This record gives sequence, C-alpha cells and structure tokens, in this order.
Amino acid sequence: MLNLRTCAAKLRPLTASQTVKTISQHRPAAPRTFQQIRCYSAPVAAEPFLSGTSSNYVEEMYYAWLENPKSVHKSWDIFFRNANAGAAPGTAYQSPPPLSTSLSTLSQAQFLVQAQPNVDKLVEDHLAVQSLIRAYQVRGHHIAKLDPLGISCVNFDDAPVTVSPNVDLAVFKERLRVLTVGGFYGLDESDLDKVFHLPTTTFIGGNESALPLREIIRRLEMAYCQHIGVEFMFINDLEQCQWIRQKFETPGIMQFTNEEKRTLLARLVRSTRFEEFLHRKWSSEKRFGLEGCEVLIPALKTIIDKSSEKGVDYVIMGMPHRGRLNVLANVIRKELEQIFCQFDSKLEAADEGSGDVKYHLGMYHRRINRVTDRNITLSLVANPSHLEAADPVVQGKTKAEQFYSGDTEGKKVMSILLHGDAAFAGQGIVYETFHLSDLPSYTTHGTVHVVVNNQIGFTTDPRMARSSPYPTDVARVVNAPIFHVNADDPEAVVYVCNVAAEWRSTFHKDVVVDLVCYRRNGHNEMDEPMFTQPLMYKQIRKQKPVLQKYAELLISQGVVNQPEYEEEIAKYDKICEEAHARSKDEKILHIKHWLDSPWPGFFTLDGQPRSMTCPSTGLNEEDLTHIGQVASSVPVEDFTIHGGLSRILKTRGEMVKNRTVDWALAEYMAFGSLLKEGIHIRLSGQDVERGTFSHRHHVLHDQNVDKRTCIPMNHLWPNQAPYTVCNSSLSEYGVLGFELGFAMASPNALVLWEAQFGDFHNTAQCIIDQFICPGQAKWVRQNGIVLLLPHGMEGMGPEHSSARPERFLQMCNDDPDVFPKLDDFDVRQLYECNWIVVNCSTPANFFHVLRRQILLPFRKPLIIFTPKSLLRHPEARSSFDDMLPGTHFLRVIPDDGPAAQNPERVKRVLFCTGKVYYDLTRERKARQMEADVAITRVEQLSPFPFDLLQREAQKYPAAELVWCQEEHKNQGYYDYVKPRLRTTINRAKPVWYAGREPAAAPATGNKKTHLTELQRLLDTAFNLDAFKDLA
Ligand SMILES: Cc1ncc(C[n+]2csc(CCOP(=O)(O)OP(=O)(O)O)c2C)c(N)n1
Ligand SMILES: [Mg+2]
Repeated sequence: MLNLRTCAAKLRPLTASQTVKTISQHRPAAPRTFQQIRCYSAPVAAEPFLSGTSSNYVEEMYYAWLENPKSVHKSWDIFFRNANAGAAPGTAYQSPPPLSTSLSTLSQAQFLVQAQPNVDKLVEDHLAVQSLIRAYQVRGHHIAKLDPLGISCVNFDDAPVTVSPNVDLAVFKERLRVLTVGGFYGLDESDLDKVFHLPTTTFIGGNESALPLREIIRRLEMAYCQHIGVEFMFINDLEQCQWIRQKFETPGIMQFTNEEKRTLLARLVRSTRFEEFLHRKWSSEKRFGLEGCEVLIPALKTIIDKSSEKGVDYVIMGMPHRGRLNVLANVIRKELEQIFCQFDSKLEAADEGSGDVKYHLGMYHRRINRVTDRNITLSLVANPSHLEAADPVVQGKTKAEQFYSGDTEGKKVMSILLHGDAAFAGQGIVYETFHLSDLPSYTTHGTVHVVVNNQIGFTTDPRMARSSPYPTDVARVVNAPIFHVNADDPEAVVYVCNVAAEWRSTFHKDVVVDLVCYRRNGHNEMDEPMFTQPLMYKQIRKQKPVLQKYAELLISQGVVNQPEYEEEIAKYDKICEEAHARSKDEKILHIKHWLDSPWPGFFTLDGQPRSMTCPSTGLNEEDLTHIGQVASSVPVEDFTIHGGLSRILKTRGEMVKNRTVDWALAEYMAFGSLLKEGIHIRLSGQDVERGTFSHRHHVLHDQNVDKRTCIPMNHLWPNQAPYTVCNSSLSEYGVLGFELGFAMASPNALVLWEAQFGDFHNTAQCIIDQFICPGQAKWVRQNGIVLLLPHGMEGMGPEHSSARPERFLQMCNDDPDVFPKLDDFDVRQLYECNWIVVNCSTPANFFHVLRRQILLPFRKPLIIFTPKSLLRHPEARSSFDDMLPGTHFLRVIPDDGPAAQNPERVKRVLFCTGKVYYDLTRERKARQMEADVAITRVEQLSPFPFDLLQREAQKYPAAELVWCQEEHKNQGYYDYVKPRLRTTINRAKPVWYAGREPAAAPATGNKKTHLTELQRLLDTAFNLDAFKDLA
C-alpha cells in the first residue's frame, strides 16, 4: 500500500514543463507503473482518433511500442515515430495498409504519407474492442450471476446470459448498455468475425495474440460474467491488476481434477450433515446454522490448505455467530463431543467464571493439515455478540504471534476474518481495522476476509441496511480485491478461495471473498423469516441444497456414483452419532477447554498461578542510574536533535544526578528494567512516541536527515527485549482492540494503550465492556493489558478532563458491603478481581505499578488514570529511595506529617486520590492545619484496599472522615468509595463528601468557574464545621 501512496503522488498532473522534461529524460522502466503522462511531443489532442475513451488504448500501445516497436501494429509504430519526431498536429498518423498486405509491404511504408480512409475504421474498431475488454474488466461483476436465488437485491440489471460460441449480438448489445456508457462502441454484426489484436492488459487470448470479436466476447463473458464477479480495477497497481486478470481470464484456468472434486464433495457433506445432525438432536436450540452457505466450510479449508502450502503454519480466525459451531467442528476440528455437550442444559459448569454461550467461545488446536501434510495451528478467537468487535483483536493477536516468531513478513502466521453482510457494511470498526492493515506497526501482512453474504441481516434486507451496492465496498479503501462468488457453485467458490490465499501470499495485502448465498432458516432456528421476507423465503423453500446440486453434478459427470455418495454421508453421520454417545459421559463443562490463547509454562498444569506472591518491584541504584543516563542522552553518533529536546534531556540528566524522577523518567525506569528482564514492551496510541503532552520523547528525530530516528530505549542493555513504541492511526476502538489482541498472545509482554485524553476511550467502549472487563469471567482468558488514561480537572473544558473513573469503578467485581476475608490482600485480592484501577500520585508509585503488572504470577487488565499537569509539577517527583530494592507499590499512601504524629488530635481525615492531593496539601499548609487534618491517598482504587484504609481510619479515632475529589459528585470515585469506606469502618461513622456538585458535563468550559469550583471544594475540605449541621 505504500506503493499506492507513492503512486498517488505520481498521478498528480504534471505541468507542461515537467512533461517535456520527463519525456526527454527517460523511458518507463519495466515493470511498468501506471502513469498518467502523455509522452508525445506532438500535441496529441489534435489527432482525430484520440478521445477520452481511446486514450487508455493508445497509452497501452505506446508503452508496448517503447518496449519493443515490433510488438505493435506497423501503423502504431509509424505514428509514434512520427509523433516523437515532432510531426505537426494531425499528421503523425499514417494509415496502415489493409490486413492482407504482407509485412514486406508494410516495412516499405513511407512516413508522413496521406491516410487511407478504411484505416480510420480499423483503428476505431481496435479502440472499441479495447474499451469493450476494459468494460468487462471494470464492470463485468455487475452482470455476473452471483445470486443463487436469482432475486439479487443489488441495484443493477441482472440479466443472466448463457454463453455459446454463437454470440447473439443483440443480447450482448443490451448487456453492454449496462457495462458501458457508449454501448457497443460502433461495432456491428459484421465485425463479429473480424480478428482483433489483443492488448497486453488481457489474458483471454491464452497463447494467441489476436482473436475474432465473437470469441473475445465469449471469453470475457466466461471470465467475468458467470458465477464469479471480480471487482479489482480500482486497484492502483498495474502488476496486481495483471495478476488478477491472469487468474480469471486465462482460458481453461478453472479446472478441477476428479480427486479435488471428491474432496470438495466430502467437505460439503460434513458441513451439511453437521447442521442436520444438530437440527435432529436439538431442534429447538439456537445454533445460528449455516444452511444456505454450507460452502463456507470448503471455502475456509481451501484458504487454509493453500496458505499452508505457501508456508503458513498458524492461522488466527475471528468470526461471528453464523456457522461458528460448524467451523469449530469441521475447520478447527474441535472434538465433536465437546461441542455436543454444550447443548446439554443439565451439565454443570466448572466454577471458572460466568462462561459464555456456545457460539461465542474460542478455540486453539494444533494438528496436521491432511492436504499438505504440514503442521498447522488454528485459533478461533472468542468473541462477544457485538458484531465485528473481534476484528481488531484478531489482528492484534496475529501481529503478536508474527512478532514473537520473528515472522516479519507474515509468511508463517496469518489471519482470516469472517463477516456477515449486514455487519460488514454497517459496523465502523470494519473500516478502522482495514486502516490498520498497512501501517508498519499494525500490519499483519494481509488478511483474507470471507463474507457470508446471505443478503439479509436478522430481518433487514440490503436495501435498508446499506447505501453501497455491495456489502464489501468498505474494503476498496485499502485497494483490496473483492471476489464475489455465487455460493451455490462450490467449484467457483473454491477457485476464488485459492486465488485469495495466493493473493495474500504474493502481495501480503488484504483480500475479500464475498460468498453470495442465502439463509435457509430465520435469523436463528426459532425465528420465522416469512413475517418479513415472504417472497425471498418462498424462493428459498424451492432452492435445492447445494450439497444435493453438487452431488448430482458429480454423479452426472461420473466423478462419483450414488452409492459412494451415500456412503460418504453415512460415514460422517456415524462419526456424529458416536461423538454424541461419548458426549453423554461428560459431567462438567470446562470453559478452559475453549481457550483461544494458551500460555504454555505460565501456569501450573491445572491452570493455576505458580505462586501467590509478588516480589519487590524495586530496582537497584545502578540500573536506575543507567536507565536514567540513557534516557537523557542520544545513544547514536552524528545525530542532531532539536534544541528544545536537548534542554529536556539535560534536565533529565540533572534529575538523575539528583537521584530523582519525574513521571516520564519513572516510566522509562519501569520499561527499561523490564526490557532487561526479557519482557517485550509495546506502547501504542495516538502520538505516544513523543507523548501528547510532549513529556515522553521515546523516539528522537534527526533534525537534518529525513526519517532518521533513534529509540534510546532500545539501546539499554546488550540482550534486552525489544521495545515497540508506535503512533497509531486516529482510532480508539480499532487500536485498543488490536492491543488487547496483542496482549493475548503472551504473558511475558507489557502491552500498553494510551488514550490521547482519557475521555476518548469511550469510542472504544465495546472493547472495554465486552472484552477487558469480563474477558476472564466469560472466556477464562487472562489479559494484562494496561490502559493509560490522562485524567484531571485542569480548566480545559468538558472534553479532555475526565477519563470517566466512575465507569471503570462501577464495573469492578468487588462487593462494596463485604469486608474481604483474606490473609494477603496484596496479591490475593488482585487475583480475585476482574481488573485493577489505580490513580497514582507519585512517579515512584507509577513505576512500581507498571513493574508489578509483570512480576505478578497472573495477569489482570490495569487501568491507570494518568496525570497531565503533574507531569511537570515540581512536587510530583520521587526519589530513587522510593524505587530501590525492597520498595513496592503503595496501595495507600498515609499522611506522614504532623497529623500522623499526633493522630488522636486529628479532627478530619481527607481521603483522596490523584492530583487533588497536591491542591489539598497546598491549601492545608496555607491554612496551617497540618496537625488538624490528615490527608490519605488511595492509590489503588480497585480492588479496594479495605485492610489499609481500615488501619488509617482507626489511627484517627476522633476524626471525621471525608472523601474529597475534584470531579463532580455523580462522577469520579465517590459512589464507589463511599460504601466501601463505610464497610471498612463497620458503618460506625458517616463518610462526608467534599467536591463539585453533580453535573451533566464532566467539567465547565469557563476557566474562572473552574477555579471558583476548585476553591469552593477546598473550602469545604478544610472547613471543620462544614458537616456539623448534617451530622
Ligand atoms: C454491534 C451489534 N449490533 C447488533 C447486533 C444484533 N444482531 C445480531 S445478528 C444481527 C444481524 C447480522 O446480520 P449479518 O451481519 O448479515 O449476519 P447474518 O446473521 O445474516 O449471518 C444483528 C443485528 C449485534 N449482535 N451486534
Ligand atoms: Mg446476513
């Protein structure tokens, strides 16, 4: 795709002087790239036959002539020579002798002699044929017979035509009306048997370079208007277009051996009989069956076989509900009894979490590919009901697997994404995911997309579901070819799937297979489709199942006979029956059998953490100093950084000398130390390389050399793990999903996604709600992803202020009313929570929590509300002393001033979290209330530090307890903290509130109001009478 971008630059119109320069300087080099440059020195517009539609043909001829003057007709040779020699307008063209004229006569042709009248017609006819070929290539898919029901909802004239050698011109003229504006370009009945020279942009000739028009039309109809509709001419790369043309135009290219046909039939038998079996056994269970698109199974198997043949050994798949069980059974090859026992409503679930319905669970399976005899690992990523949400997750996991196996070009690991037609067109995440497909740090080097296009979404038909002709148009933005195919023609399906897999392995770009099919039943098996689509379903009732049609075809061809076919069916039915019998022995449902990403070696054999302790997250002084020095230097020679950055690095250096860190340096220390221990770190998000607030600077840019960069973090230790820091596309949903997928692949990596401002995470809400928060409970899958969410009320207006802590806290699974009975809160509480939510007030604590994330013996998502103004706050610094061996993350930071020395005298304890602590201490000092008011920082909000806060509350027996926050009362932490604090003190005292009033917006847009609100909350916090009347 980088090609594309450069190509787009090339396509910018040249100025006249540039054109002249280009012509005189060089001839186009092979392989040719498409350039809209007219390289004639004669003013070509004056040539009578050069019009808009003919220019492509002329250009074609011109390039061919440049490469070899003999490859074009003599008349073109003369024309180009004359044109290049500077012939006057209208005189460059010389008529060729009639076709019957011998070559020797041609060679005697004089330049610049008068035109013969019949030659005009000849050239025009050639141009017409060229335009005709192009019309089929560009728009042939519009009239291909794609819809098995023949009631296509696509808004084009659908006029299926049987192609015979006796082309009926009247019929084709009518078809061409659809294909082209200009109709038949002036060709006529009398031209049908004339032989035309074929341009190099077509392969219909096979070994022949010229064909009669009748045969040209027939072959174009065969290539473009049967059961395959190839949509590709929008691709801006000539080589790729040629590759596709060759795959579809070459005569006789779609041949299958009898062996291949029998394999295809056997796969269809499995696909069809699997659904029938489920229907027979559990007729009233929802299974989102595949009936009407049974061909999906051979389609996927073909893609996998071909990819395996090309060297792929790991395929990661994502798919929605439709046909999922069938894919698990017949593509991934999950044991059938494991699938069948999911239908047994009496089976108890093992206590591993809440679990999920059977058509959402993931799977991981390694086996031998029978066709290629090579090892293959297949993983189907678990997904929520939210359609397409798994797309970026699959891509992220694929990228990670490629990264960890050193597969830098995607030759070994690939992804396949399945889609429904309505979801593919409707969900914006599809677009976001496509836009990651060619970004250096996000590409998976080509994904094969397969759309189960059953021409309906639940009860809505395409006329109401999308504004584009096809559900696949979104793929055009990344120049992915789209192969539409009639799903009732299994051979056509298998053919395009082979081409799609080859495309991926050749160009490493995305490709789409659009299986145009139907849905035999309702949305699920319990649904009545006739309520809303009566005519469509009348047609569907009449539709012969694809297995039956294909079996009849093969029997008629003598490829199989009836008994063999019946035996194949009986064989598979028996497999199902036996598995069903075995499934009855299953007593307990284990969701862990449905894990899509096992982490070998990380857990014990029965899936438990190897310990329940966490070592100190401190670091020795030497390492702190070393990392600090690298962080404040440019570790490569001859590299000029920006003057402003030099100053920043100098300040860093001074901090290191003074044994202190600010936020950015604390992050550096955490990352750098983990890299030393072999932990890969990946930080992704918008503008993360520099940091939105210009504090990070993890990528240095040479001020003199374009694109020369340096990442000092990768110059820390001799055998360190790699550090990836990458600015992402402007997407939250897509990129967070991607990073979540990346973090799934290995527990030995710290994967962080940073929101530009915390509030933007809400466009990724689905990833948070559906995957991060409940992922382990639903799918027994742990994930250690870290979300960095800049948060804080700093007078910047309603946007950019709040990362919405209330939402994360509301989704925590700890009980507000129960004091946990645990001996070890430090680790055990973390093990039992669904995610960890922290708001650190010191750089050292930020450092510790990042390191703890990896040093814990299990993985939990970590949500960190990160500061903005504290990044540069002179007091928000930590000493090395707080980061040395033996130190650790502080869940609560107690007051250590005069209040703590005489706790009995303390009148009030202010509990708070995050940045407001600095406002509170400043105000307390100004009011000289250090002995009266204690300030306790809650650094880990969830799981709630019941134990430590109980200690804090008990320390100050006479004090009032107040929760103070800068966020509005209905936001922030109050609703979460209050009941838990009350539980902590056994409800012995009230917990008061000092903070902003409830509000609809997160913050005011007026700076002055902001400051007034802040002052008001500080006044309440330190007014010891504030709650007197309420008590
Ligand atoms: C994001 C999202 N919105 C709505 C739904 C509810 N829903 C489930 S299936 C479905 C129709 C999907 O149609 P299509 O993508 O064509 O797949 P099909 O069921 O036809 O295979 C809808 C609307 C959902 N699951 N996810
Ligand atoms: Mg559909």
